[in-house]
Amino acid sequence: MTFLEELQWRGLVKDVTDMEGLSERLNRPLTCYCGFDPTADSLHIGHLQQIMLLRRYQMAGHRPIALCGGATGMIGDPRPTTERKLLTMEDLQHNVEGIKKQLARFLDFEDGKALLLNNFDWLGNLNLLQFLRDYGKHFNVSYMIAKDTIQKRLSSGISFTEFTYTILQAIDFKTLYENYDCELQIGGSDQWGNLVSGCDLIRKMCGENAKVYGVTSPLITKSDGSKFGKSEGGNIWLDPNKTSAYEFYQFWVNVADSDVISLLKRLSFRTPDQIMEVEKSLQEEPHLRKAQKALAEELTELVHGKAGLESALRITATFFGGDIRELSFEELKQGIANMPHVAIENQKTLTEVLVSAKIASSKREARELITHGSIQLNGEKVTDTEFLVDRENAFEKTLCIIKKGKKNWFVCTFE
Ligand code: 485
Repeated sequence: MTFLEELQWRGLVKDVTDMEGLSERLNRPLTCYCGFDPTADSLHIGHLQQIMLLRRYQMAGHRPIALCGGATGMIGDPRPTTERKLLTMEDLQHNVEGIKKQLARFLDFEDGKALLLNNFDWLGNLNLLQFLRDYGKHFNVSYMIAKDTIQKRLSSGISFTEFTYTILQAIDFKTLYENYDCELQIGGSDQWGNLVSGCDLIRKMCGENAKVYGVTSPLITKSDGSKFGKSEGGNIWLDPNKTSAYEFYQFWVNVADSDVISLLKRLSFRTPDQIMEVEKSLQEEPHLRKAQKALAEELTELVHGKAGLESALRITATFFGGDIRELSFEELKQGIANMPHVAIENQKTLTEVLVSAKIASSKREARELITHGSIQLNGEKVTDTEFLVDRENAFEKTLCIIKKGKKNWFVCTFE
């Protein structure tokens, strides 16, 4: 399998501007890029596929450029739905720093083997008349309006600001082509129009001999049609302060059997043979969830490091049958983040707490649960219905964790 054939096998190729040309060109090392706009201060798992792709190109001997859209982020790539709100300069600055730091972790930048650039460095000083004369002339409005994303916005409205976005991204590609020999741009399938804009602009401004390519990959979708990459709490972020290593691990370990192999192909660095072996296990012994564990372990280690993965595994083991008292407070907090939280008064009896936290529907039910041994408080079974729940014996004097039965967890904080 050639590199490109492997990308196809992995489901990472949707459209290519010139398949034959690219497949020939990839026989020698090239420079490729993908852009990321600083819409938030962290990337999320929706970005992971392109990040991993840049890394695949690097592992195959090519030179990747991760481009942070310090300038394009000031404008906003039109969404199919509605106009974006402009971010303030402070927010943008903060976001650029956040995502640059993250991007730097996924590629090997030693000896210029990869580059991290910010398009504000060339777009920031572009003046209006120069923009209109040098670049605007190459863009035909009827042609721009025909593009998918713009079409979708015509009835609801689109500002001139967002309408021009594609020109900025095209200037990026041309700048990278001229200054860094970048011949390939990659992106998700929603980026197709922008990739083509760039290729066209380069052809028009740099001559027919300028050969550049664009490749999109399919956006990740779930087999049940729901949106990929969101948990109940929103996006799954790469920043450990927004999505803990444990929550990140849990997200992947819980993906459906029908999705897991395609995710492994796209996101993991396991070889095709290794993936086919995992697939066999999924068919023969699905209850072991080996495929999900393989995916979750690889990605958690990649994003959160070895320590992050170990901690996620320890928390997982503890909340699924171990003793929560063995966790550090930090780990405990990760484990309970998505459990129902209730505020209780200090020094209530356990019976009262169960009722006020709606763990039991009446005092009678609460007493029954307790005397039957179905209630654990802070990792210890309590059978005394009058047991006083006290700040003094709470974790860090701030929270109590109640388990009802085998797997119903509740967190109590004090009012
Ligand atoms: O020169 C460029 C400047 C900016 C961009 C690309 C090239 C960013 C691009 N317009 C964009 O909006 N990308 C999205 C983002 O930044 O969140 C997403 C895409 C997705 C995938 C991902 O970035 O929607 O398909 O490409 C990496």
